[in-house]
Amino acid sequence: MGSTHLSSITLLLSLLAASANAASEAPRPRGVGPEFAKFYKDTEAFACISNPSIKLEIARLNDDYCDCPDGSDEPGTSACSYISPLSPPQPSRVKVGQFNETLALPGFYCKNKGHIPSYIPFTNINDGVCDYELCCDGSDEWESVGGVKCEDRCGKIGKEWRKQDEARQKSLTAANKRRKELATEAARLKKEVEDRITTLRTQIQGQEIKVQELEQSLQEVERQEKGRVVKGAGTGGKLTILTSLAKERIQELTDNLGRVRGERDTARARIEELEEIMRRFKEEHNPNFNDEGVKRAVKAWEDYAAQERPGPDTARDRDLDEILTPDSESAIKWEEYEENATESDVELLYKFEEYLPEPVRAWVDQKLRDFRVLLIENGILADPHTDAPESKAVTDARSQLDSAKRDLDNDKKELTSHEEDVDKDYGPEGVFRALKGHCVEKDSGEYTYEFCYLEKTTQKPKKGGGHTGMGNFARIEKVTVDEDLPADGKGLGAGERWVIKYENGQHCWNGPNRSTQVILACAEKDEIWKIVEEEKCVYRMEVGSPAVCEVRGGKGEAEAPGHNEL
Ligand code: MAN
Repeated sequence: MGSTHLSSITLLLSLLAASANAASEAPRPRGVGPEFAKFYKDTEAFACISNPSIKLEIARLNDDYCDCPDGSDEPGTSACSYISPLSPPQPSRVKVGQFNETLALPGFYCKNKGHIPSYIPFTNINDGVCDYELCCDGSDEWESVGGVKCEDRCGKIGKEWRKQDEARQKSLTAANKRRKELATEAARLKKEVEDRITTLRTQIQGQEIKVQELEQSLQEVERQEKGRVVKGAGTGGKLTILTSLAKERIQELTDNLGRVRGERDTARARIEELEEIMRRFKEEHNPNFNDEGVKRAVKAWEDYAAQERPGPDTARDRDLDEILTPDSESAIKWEEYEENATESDVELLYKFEEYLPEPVRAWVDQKLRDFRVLLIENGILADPHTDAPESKAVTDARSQLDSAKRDLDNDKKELTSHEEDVDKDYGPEGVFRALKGHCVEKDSGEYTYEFCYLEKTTQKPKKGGGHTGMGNFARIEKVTVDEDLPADGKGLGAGERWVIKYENGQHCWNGPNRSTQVILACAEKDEIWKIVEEEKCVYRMEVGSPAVCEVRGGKGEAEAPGHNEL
């Protein structure tokens, strides 16, 4: 028997279970379920359920002849089994006389004491086969056609069913617990993203104001720079050139002075050495030895030594030291002068300002600067800065602005990505958010297959070698499936299922880029049930996961529609 069939039967079973006890009082004709008992109360006559105008003598009930267009006069035989069943509706209905009817009853009612009552199709009544799956009490074979005897097995079957049902409930409870944990974690992660969005929005507002301010400040610094006369190393006014020449000349003179002093000191040392030689020569010569040349030399030395000469001028030497020491107190601080100079030669030209009171002087100075900028901006005065390198003040202002703009851009990008993320479909209650990066594996054929939630799918050769990317996460969708559910419940069953799509994997030789669709159905544990390569390099995985067990309204109980048999 097909599992789809099993599922609809299970549905019927649960439907009947509720009403079974309530209606067991009055004896009912064979095959009538408690919910239809009211139509069979009259002991004299019977009115067809869907066509009450058709009235029959009571003897025609279950007489193995189909009288009612809806088959309601034969609840306990197969006489009306040719009429289309009640549910599900059939596209081509069997016409009975002038009526276009379906059966009024869902089937033959098996009481199944000790288990769960159920309906069995009318075609199965007295067909010589014991249909224990539906009719465990064997009441469908009441006529013992061909001598068939169906013993009542409801005690055993019911016991087994209750055992399995208990396990199913346990499994369902565990799945539900896991699903709830995932939903809580997913909500926490989503809240984190939302909080970050709020922070980023405030941060961006502040940064936009900062960028505006820095833009203004850069403009202001550039404007001030225009009004300033260049004193640095670049081209500029006469004063600049003069300053630069003076600086070079002084350096040249200082270098020469240092060199001359060095030469002087060497010469001085040599003289001292010679004088010492002469002194010793005079002391050590023999005056009794009548050598005219020696006598003349000693006389010349004595005359030389007798002359008065000023000693070394230590004060002047100190001055020289000072001049030749670059960091000395008296050295000119060119850098300071170049960097800190804010005065312009406009000020030098208009010295009369110095006679004005301070506030008026500042006002006049500002007006003159503005006027100068105006002339430059209108092309009346040449811009002295066009060829000059950008000043440090402008460079600093610009780099501050650039850095603020970069920060703003980064925050805007992060915000956009979070805003997109927060609106994305992350499956039921957003649970997949909590599973991102969680991977599940399964061996199949020569490969081990792996799928990682919202990341990628991979094919790994068991014998070793490189892994093959079967796709990167693309999106989450829903798909309708209609498949038989295996006895162990490890399959997709029928209904709407969540599907995670992975695309753009490794290119397939002579084919497309590899792609995978992972279809999920409710299960207690994460598990890949089946992998198929539907077409070359197009894969499909059937996966069980507690993440997709649906929660019943309000009470938080997990349920897998069409997939209840966990
Ligand atoms: C590998 C695997 C297969 C695929 C072929 C295509 O062997 O990825 O799944 O069909 O390549 O060449």
